[in-house]
Amino acid sequence: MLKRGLNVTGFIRPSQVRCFRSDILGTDIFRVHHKDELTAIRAEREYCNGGMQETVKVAVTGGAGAIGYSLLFRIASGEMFGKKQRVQIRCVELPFAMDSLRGVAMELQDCAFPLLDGVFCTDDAERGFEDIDYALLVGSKPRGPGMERADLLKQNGAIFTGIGGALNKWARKSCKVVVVGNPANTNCLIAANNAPDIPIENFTAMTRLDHDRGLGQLAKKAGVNIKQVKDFCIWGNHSPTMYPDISRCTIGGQSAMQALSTANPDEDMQQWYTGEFMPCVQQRGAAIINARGASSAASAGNACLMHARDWELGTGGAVTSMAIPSNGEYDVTPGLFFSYPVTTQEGGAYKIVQNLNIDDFSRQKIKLTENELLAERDAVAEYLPH
Ligand code: NAX
Repeated sequence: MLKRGLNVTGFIRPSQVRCFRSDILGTDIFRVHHKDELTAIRAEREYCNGGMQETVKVAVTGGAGAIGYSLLFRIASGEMFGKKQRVQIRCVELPFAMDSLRGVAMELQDCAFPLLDGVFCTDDAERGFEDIDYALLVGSKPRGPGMERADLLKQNGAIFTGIGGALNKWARKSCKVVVVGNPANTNCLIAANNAPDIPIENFTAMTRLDHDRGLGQLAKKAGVNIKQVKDFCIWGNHSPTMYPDISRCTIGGQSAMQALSTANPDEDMQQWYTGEFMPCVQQRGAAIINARGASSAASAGNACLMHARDWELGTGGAVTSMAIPSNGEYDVTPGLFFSYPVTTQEGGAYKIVQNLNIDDFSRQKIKLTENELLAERDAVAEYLPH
């Protein structure tokens, strides 16, 4: 019988990669079993545990980075999956960042989170993804000075090809994936394409930060609480071509445009929408870097948390935005990872909001961002085997 804390001999795979686990009481055993063996072990453990809820295993790439530093503590505190769900964190980093990651793991330990079932850190994606339920893919190659966008796409293409392959081999087939690292939609396309055994619907890219930025701006301009703003959404790519759409949005039960005009009687709200609001949401990341001299890591970490939380626990009918694989909905090319208005249900189902009336302005904006994603897809064609 396998007990927590015991090591099972015979399964250890020799490796030169650097890995360590935290010393938190209850830390899961350091396991390097093969996937088939894990299935049997899990079945045995579930039987022995008498049906007790299993620990959710969450892999986070780029855990030593700025977003990772804001995200990991909130996962460990129970904010992602609820206060009754134990979690184990598996951090995957580049070799040079392992010392820094060790410091983060020490801090996680020092928080004594009761729901945290261990922290495992590694610079080997295969080990990091072993048997995981969730992959939050935050780490990616940043755009360096003078680097062309095409080079950025290609360098990340190689990285996310490897990540997709490792997920396919080691993660659970039911694993859910959230890509945060930019260019997020196309990185997600590449990872999904290289993980044919995991359903494509389990891959998503994050546009939740853009969504929440839009909500924040609308609530501020209308002078209302954020809860009053409903049915706002982001279409398309997480890039300046994204389309923040208020055409069906309501604020306090009125159409957004009406509510905004009432709150700002001396301003042309259509002009504000296209001339200020849209560019503000599209370029908010750059504005924050200019203001604080560092990227918007806390709000991005929060958005990642909320994306996964809503996916798992449901939005209760509320509309949110997620980049998901298109099946041609709203005339978007099938196969692209495209941000849509979605609702989610507890347990991990999401649904694109159907039968929306798309006006000419929206159609034009949706096409623009779709064209950018098509160009990105073509630029990384060599990384799309399936
Ligand atoms: P940081 O540079 O602070 O951290 C990135 C971390 O990822 C580093 O520690 C690095 O060592 C690690 N890393 C890089 N490649 C890796 C790989 N192949 N495997 C494992 N780890 C790897 O960046 P941070 O501010 O945390 O941002 C992370 C990513 O999020 C960036 O790509 C950024 O552009 C993207 N963002 C995406 C957003 C979205 O809405 N989708 C918004 C926020 C953010 O801009």
